[in-house]
Amino acid sequence: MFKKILIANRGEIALRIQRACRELGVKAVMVYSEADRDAKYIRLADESVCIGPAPSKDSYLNMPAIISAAEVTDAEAIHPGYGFLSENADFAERVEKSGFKFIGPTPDSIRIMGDKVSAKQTMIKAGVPCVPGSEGALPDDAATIKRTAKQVGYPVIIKAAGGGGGRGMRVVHTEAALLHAVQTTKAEAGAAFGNPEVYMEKFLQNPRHIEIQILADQHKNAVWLGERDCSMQRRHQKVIEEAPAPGIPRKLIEKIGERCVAAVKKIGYRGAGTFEFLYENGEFYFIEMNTRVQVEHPVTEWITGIDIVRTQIMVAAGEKLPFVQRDVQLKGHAIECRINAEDPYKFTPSPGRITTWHTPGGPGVRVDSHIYANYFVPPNYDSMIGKIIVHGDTRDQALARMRTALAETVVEGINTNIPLHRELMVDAKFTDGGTNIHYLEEWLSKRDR
Ligand code: MV4
Repeated sequence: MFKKILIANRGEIALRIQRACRELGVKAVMVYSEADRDAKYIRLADESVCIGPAPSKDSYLNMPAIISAAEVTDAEAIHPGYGFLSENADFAERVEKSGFKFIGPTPDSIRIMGDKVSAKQTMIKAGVPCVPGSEGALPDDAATIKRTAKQVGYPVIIKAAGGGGGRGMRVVHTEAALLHAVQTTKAEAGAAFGNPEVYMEKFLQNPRHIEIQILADQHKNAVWLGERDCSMQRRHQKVIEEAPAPGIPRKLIEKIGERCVAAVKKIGYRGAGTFEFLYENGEFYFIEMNTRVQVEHPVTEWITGIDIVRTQIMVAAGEKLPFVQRDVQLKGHAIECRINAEDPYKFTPSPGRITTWHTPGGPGVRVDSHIYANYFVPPNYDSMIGKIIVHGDTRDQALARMRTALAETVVEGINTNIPLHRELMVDAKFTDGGTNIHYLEEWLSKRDR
């Protein structure tokens, strides 16, 4: 095992990784920007290094500063968390070329999954079901583009190879609008991602967003840890996640999970990863793979009893997975509410000083947050300030526990989205289970009127 790890992130995930290090007896070096200087998790760290001013590009995205911090502190490995440099293949490569272990997949794996065309081709070859569409990137030839769309059937969606997470996409309903949409998406993709390649898919109108968590070591072992339903989202920002996904036949999910494990083994993937699927009319369609630990990993940790962050560190150190697939037994139901510093219905960010921070507790309640009373939420970063996660034997018990947890929570000094969560936890369609990716935006637009 490593003696010392550098944590190249901030906020709740930096604290989450620090806790995993403590448990493993690994020293943690925290890096921080000037805006995060006073954070308690910095004071709690074995060592900490300032890597630059508040703007992310000068600090948490500053590769030389982070690598220098690892050099001066003699860290052996770097954990990138999520966001920032976590899915940057060039960063992973520079980390390894500088003699450190990158706690994540190889630069090659990150690169393949970062290019959504090569990710999809890889998954097709590995037997993972994908959305019907173009074979690879669209050519320039107008007749071929039109023929492909006709075969796929309208509506279609044009997606940038360099996009992902909702960036660089355009829905097309008619042949009349097709070529212009392809040209515009290409131009935007070239400017935004430095790669003008686009591909085409059948546009699914009312899917759910279901994802499969996997873990793999460097000795050809891999497991899947069940699924998460992340359909409750607004503008590609997830708001609530839960596991298992309500109402989907276990046999169907097991088939998909096994396909994901086979794919991971085939491509020699290592570390934690997430396969994102759209689920519609009883079918799963792969869309993207995330090569990092995700915000919502706690719901999976709770239904499986497996510590994903700890396992990421163990496999990066070369250890074997300490469990096999039959050890992975799903138990009960977990729900996560993301707590954001924002107006609960207008979603404008609400940075500033938190005067009261009273967190919930009791059986089946977990709070992952770096916040405390008198903490100043800086305006420079993502508005998420923590997560409330609950577990119950059943979904109904988890819902009841979340209602109680949200009722107990008091945050003063800034606005948060807790009132939104309180409403959603008693919303009949949500409590029934199985709402799709459009539900929250439709619910919000009705609530306005
Ligand atoms: C789609 C789709 C419908 N059909 N692809 C958006 C984020 C990116 N990961 C993929 N996205 C979508 N791809 C096809 N063929 C609808 C979306 C989509 C979406 C997906 C997951 C979660 C939220 C979403 C919100 C809007 C659109």
